[in-house]
Amino acid sequence: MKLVFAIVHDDDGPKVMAGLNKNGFSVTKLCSTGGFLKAGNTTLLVGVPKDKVDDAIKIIKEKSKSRKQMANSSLTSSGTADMFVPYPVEVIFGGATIFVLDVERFEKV
Ligand code: 2BA
Repeated sequence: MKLVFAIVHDDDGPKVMAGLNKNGFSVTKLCSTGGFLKAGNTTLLVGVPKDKVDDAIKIIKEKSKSRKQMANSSLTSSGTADMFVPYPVEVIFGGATIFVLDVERFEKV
């Protein structure tokens, strides 16, 4: 058993969940916030048999898009706090950031 964590854009969350459910995967959705953009994103937890991990990742990949977003940089131009000058930077969000973890034990009681 493996636990797949997938961090996706909020706009892709419903499509990714629907795709996973349609293919027999159970999903838990967590509302999360990205540390860099400080904006909401969606974290999906999917418990899957080891031999189905690639199938789940394929669906996540198909249903999540990569997007350009603007973020306000919190870096300072001189390295000192009193010289802080926010400026917009473009970042590419996703498609999806995926972690696959071993599950030591899984039970439904
Ligand atoms: P955020 O932290 O809000 O990051 C959004 C996007 O900003 C990232 O997209 C990346 O393109 C850019 N970014 C993040 N940190 C940066 C930095 N220190 N300098 C420059 N650009 C930076 P993704 O890489 O696709 O990540 C999307 C979301 O997935 C992230 O949202 C975060 O919530 C999560 N994530 C990504 N990598 C992670 C990791 N190694 N550990 C935990 N969460 C991660």
